[in-house]
Amino acid sequence: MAKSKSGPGKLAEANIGAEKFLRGQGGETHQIADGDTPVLTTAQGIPVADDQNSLKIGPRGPVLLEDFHLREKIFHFDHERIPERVVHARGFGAHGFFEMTDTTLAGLSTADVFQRAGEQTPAFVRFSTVAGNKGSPDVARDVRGFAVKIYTQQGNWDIVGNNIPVFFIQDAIKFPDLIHAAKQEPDRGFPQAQTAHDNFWDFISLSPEAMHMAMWIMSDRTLPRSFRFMEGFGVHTFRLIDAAGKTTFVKFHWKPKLGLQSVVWNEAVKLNGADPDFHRRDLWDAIQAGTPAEWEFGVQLFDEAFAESFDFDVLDATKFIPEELVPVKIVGRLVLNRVVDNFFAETEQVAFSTGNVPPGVGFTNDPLLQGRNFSYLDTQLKRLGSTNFTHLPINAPKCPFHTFQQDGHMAMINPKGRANYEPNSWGPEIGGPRESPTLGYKPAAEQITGDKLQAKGEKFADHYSQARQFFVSQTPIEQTHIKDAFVFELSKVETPAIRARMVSHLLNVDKTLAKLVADGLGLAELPKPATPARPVIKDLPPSAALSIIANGPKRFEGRKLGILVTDGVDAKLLAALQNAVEAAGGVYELVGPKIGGVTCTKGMVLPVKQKINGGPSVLYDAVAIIPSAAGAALLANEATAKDFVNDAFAHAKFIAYCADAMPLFDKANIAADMDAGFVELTSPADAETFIAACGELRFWEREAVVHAV
Ligand code: HDE
Repeated sequence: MAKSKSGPGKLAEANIGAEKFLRGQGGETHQIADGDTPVLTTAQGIPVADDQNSLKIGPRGPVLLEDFHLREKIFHFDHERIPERVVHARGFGAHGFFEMTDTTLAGLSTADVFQRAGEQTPAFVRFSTVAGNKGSPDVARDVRGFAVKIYTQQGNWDIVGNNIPVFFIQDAIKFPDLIHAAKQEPDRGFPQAQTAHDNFWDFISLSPEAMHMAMWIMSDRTLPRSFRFMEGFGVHTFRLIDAAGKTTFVKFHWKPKLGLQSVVWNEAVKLNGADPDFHRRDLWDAIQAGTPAEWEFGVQLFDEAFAESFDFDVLDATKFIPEELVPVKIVGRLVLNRVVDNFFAETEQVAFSTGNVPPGVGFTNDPLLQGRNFSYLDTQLKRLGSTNFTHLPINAPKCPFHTFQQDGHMAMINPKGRANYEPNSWGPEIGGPRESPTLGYKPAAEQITGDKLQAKGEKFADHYSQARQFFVSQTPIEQTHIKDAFVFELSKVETPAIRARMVSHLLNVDKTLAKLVADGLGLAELPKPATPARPVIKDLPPSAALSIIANGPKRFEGRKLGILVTDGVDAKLLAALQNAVEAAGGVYELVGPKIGGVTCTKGMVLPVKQKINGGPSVLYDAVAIIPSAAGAALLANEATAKDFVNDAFAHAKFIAYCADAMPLFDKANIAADMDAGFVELTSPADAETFIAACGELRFWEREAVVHAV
């Protein structure tokens, strides 16, 4: 075995040993090879002669317990799974770095990571859905986890956030109820990965504090096009602490470089069948193609005086602070540029905690945050099985660290020498580390007096004002999506009283919305509005930053074009499309009748990425349909080709076509001159016009045409 010097702070070397072990090489001295190929061994390093047949008495005889290789192999396999996360079970992670682009925070916080612009600090991010189990689809309507681990020189800093800046509940004591209600119902074990069921809406409709979040989850925010196109938020108010102990309140933001984008509901439903791994594949492909995913790191900074004057309590996680009131200052960036080597070792075993903060970053008394600080450590022990989960490479700090912790399951960092306590009198050589009042973590000093009681701050009782503000900040298209989502979800609720109870809350948010939802549900009469605990502030100004569509990037960068081709495809036209999409920073995939490829007009066989029944148009941001005349005649009799056109149309996508495609359009009942979302490619020069149009991402005007109820 490679010698790893143990002792506090020697994890880096221990990791190297572990890595070799994982690669099955067993260290330098014990490596056994047959020519260039390493020999398969047991976990104990015994070379294996036969990995196909277990040890028997005669070829047809009983299997012997003596077969230690069989016994070890099956034993290990039987124990491969660890408990999945109770929430955020389905996730996907990637490596990269965090970098300050600005030193604004250096004066406000002693955190080392804020002190220098341009320095790259390693980071790992895990995105997730919340309610779905580990094997559930990626594009479920759900909040996305956005958990960032930054391996700073002062230890690991975790910002364990979501893609929505507010949360359902105000106090951690309600979390188990919320999650029980959201996940599969306990008697039947379904539905999975969806909130469209009685228990969820029963709980929400009995929890007015959840109304603001209910608006966000019924919006397009819960249907991100991919992780690369969504924002992230630290949600809670945290503190920055300077050298004198002075604190500044802070909210953390991640803003995607490629802009925000979501898919539409019907598309999400189909995507989950066509590619349940749609989001993880997108991130994997983008990073592997050499196009890292990137976010700006922003902060909202404010003081006690602002907190006092704000209409809401900054300790209440069901509220956000509009950017118009406290601007988001961009001070850094986060880049994900390396996929994991091993999903289990990294993505599954990564352990985040809101409690992991470096000196210079502190907590507030947000009761949700305080509960979380307890919960995460507890959950790691359950999931990873040992207090030594920090010895796993993905969780270990990348800076020197020295503790007197010892033993426990799977201890891999075992101090040498006599000192395993302090104070001790063994002197600096063998006495080990010492506390440091100057370098060590100091919480923000805060004087607190009060009665011991179970209660909330007074402003926590405003449940509807910001829900309304969110709604009025949306474009009409997005407001319609919110209405449609409520109607869809509540239509899956079997108990009429729950549906009506939700409408009674919506009446406090926006009367028109409530009436439209009631109408969509076929509610015989409108219920009475729920009684608000505090008067609803109706004139909070709309916040432009809350709309996805209004903040679209107006470019096709990072997006994907699906090109439907057949034998005889016009080589020049295809090349023009490929060039135009690449020039815009996008990518494309060819979809064709057979995976073996198509022969173009130049006689070359072009490989296709998808056979038509495996490459529906939901996989693409825009489509180009450019078959030959004979190819279009063939596709006109193929149901999945008709779906390709129909879905692209129904999902308001930009559609390019050549004249030869007409028989397919006719069979799909689509008139190509129907609206300005269609672009005819009469010559290769039109390809650029089409890709420029695609910068709008969707031709939203079409939505009114495709939905009658
Ligand atoms: Fe979590 N949450 N949470 N949470 N959470 C977990 O920790 C918990 C909350 C969030 O990719 C668990 O390691 C409580 C808010 C993310 O590994 C668990 C409360 C926000 C992830 C847990 C909350 C989050 C988790 C499950 C109420 C957004 C995935 C497995 C007080 C700001 C991290 C685990 C990853 C995971 C507890 C509320 C975000 C059980 C008690 C609010 C992104 O410890």
